[in-house]
Amino acid sequence: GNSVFDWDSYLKETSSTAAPAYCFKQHEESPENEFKPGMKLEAVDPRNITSICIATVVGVVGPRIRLRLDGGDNKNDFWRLVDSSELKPVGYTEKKGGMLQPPLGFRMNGSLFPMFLVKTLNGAYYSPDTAFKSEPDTPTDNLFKVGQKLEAVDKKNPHLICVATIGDVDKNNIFVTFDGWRGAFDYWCSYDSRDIFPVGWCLKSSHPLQPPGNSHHKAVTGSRYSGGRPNGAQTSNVKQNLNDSMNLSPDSASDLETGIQESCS
Ligand code: MLZ
Repeated sequence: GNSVFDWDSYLKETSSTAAPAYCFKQHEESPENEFKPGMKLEAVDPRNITSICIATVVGVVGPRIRLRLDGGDNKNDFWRLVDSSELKPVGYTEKKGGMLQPPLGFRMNGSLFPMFLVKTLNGAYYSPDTAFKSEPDTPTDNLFKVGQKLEAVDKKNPHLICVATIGDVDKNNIFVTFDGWRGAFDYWCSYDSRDIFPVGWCLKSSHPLQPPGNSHHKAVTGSRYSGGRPNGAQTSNVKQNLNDSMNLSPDSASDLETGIQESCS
């Protein structure tokens, strides 16, 4: 619905506390989003992170943009913050002496890429340099504590930012558990991930926040929180998730179709 999630009541109900803002690699005030649908830019290919590709903005929500790689398909869209270090103005790579690459799954013969590039950039709507905001500082340590609440991107439905809890902490990594979803969307990530936000970030940033799901699992929180510690088998998934954290499964494609209708309306 349209109602704003009431964090204050929820923290009281669950007798939990919010992870302090200094734990997160996020600016205190979200930068302005100057991107508009149709604008082009350079972006790291999330499925092939050594490649810089041309991308088009296909959606704008709060300080995040939805991107589609030019020459790719429409099933692998991804979301980035406007202060992501993975976004650059058109021309950046060439200036640095690098070469733009076709996206993974380029729909033409690779030999046609140079001509494709000329055509896709000819008369294109370039994102202005001012739209690219500087990346926040990285906190020097992992200061998260088990049981603390936060807002986090659901990596299976990356248009969604949801109510979450720190389920575990291990060296530089944290286990993000989604309240009320019985573990189905939980993941490990680095403490300096750009996909996690302090309580209140969505409200301040004009971004929708998904409330907890209906599972009663969410009632178990705080220091007695017992869910989420992965067994050995899950730990290997964990490593894969960390290596390949933004790879979108085909399952997310239909959710994303719903997402673009929301973001473009
Ligand atoms: N369409 C999905 C959305 C789930 C979102 C969960 N986020 C933690 C479903 O209802 O299963």
